[in-house]
Amino acid sequence: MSRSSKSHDGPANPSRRGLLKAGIAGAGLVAGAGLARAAGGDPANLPPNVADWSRYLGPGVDAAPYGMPSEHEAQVVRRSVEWLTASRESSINFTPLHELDGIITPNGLCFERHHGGVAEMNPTDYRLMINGLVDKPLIFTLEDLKRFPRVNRLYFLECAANSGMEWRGAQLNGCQFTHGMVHCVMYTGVPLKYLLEEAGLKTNAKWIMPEGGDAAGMNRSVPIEKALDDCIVAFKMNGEALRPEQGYPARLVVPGWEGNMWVKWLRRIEVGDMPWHAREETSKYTDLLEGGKARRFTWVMDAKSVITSPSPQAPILHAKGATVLTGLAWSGNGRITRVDVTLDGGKNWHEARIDGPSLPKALHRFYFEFDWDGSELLLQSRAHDETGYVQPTKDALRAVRGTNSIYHNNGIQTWYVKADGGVENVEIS
Ligand SMILES: Nc1nc2c(c(=O)[nH]1)N[C@H]1C(S)=C(S)[C@@H](COP(=O)(O)O)O[C@H]1N2
Ligand SMILES: [Mo]
Repeated sequence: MSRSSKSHDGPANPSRRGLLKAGIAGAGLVAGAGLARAAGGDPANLPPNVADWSRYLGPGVDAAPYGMPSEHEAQVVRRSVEWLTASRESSINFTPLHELDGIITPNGLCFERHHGGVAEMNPTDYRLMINGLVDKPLIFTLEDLKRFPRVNRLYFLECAANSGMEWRGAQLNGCQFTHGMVHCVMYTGVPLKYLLEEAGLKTNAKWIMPEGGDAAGMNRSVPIEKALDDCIVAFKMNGEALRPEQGYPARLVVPGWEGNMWVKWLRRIEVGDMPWHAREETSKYTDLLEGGKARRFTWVMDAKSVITSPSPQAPILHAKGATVLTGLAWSGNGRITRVDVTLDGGKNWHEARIDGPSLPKALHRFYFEFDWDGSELLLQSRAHDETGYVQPTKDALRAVRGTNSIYHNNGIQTWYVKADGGVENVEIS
């Protein structure tokens, strides 16, 4: 079987396993050049010695009533970019995508975007009001919400500003910063439809305006079709209560649509016959085109992907040979059907292997296993979704949208892998 990366297309052949094993064992013994390094370790803990942790009893149960990650994973944290915003209260931090695998974002690592800091709500005083064009205005307690039939759905949330700093060219060195305004968790909550039906929609009900109970009082206009389709008032994420940062005790879930509409600390939903033209859909979250016109109500997050490893924060640290490339793909229009990857800046494309659940409007995990020959690489990934849409290059996006945009940058990302395994953010297309 050929070991050339160019001919290796599609799922790894199981017969490759023996070779992989030999390759990995070999890589551990041979210290490569530059960044590539030997396995290391304290000889006292290595075979044939009895390791330290095998000699003594460890901490018992309840040492940590709420479990935390290993102390050796301390670098796996959300990070912010100091110069990006003037205050901490209206700011953003980023999911450490390069450290994660699979498709679920752990609750403590979901990026945060607040316009007025975290509202410190208590569940007893929580109320959700529905008013406007309804037969009977209602006020629900959290317990009321929990008496409606509930659903479990896995969705990504992407801020429309994700990759916004990259619109004019490569800027931030790491997929955490270029693509980390996305997370994907399983929500438990009540379909919004049930709550609106309980209040009774008037025939001229065409829009809703969810409003947050935070100091920013964030609000957006959402068309009634979307509200009745797949929106959820969620109170759990990944099985446990929403984190305060994510809108505890309840937030709106607006699958596939820009994160700004997923109102946190949800306190009111007004029903109307026209959009409200709120701050967040006029001065913000619109896309200024070349001629001075702005695109508005650009709700859907189009198909996008990024290679999370290798990437600037996840350089290749082993010698040449067996290498796992992995990344994420998602689409606000449904499922991802295919992801292509290139190692040579687009000259040759290979179909990546999607592994794990393929759910609509959720993250998809892809892999491409190849033998790195130690030469420089230009890595890119390109997502296809079930509508037939293909992720565009950044040049193709700019041809249509100009250079003034911030939001909705789903262009193809390039990582430059150097011969020493280090990786840099570059732009070639
Ligand atoms: N009430 C309220 N809801 C809000 C916001 C906010 O500042 N206040 N920020 C919005 C924006 S711009 C985004 S991208 C998402 C971020 O959700 P997260 O903090 O759970 O990642 O929440 C949205 N909902
Ligand atoms: Mo956002």
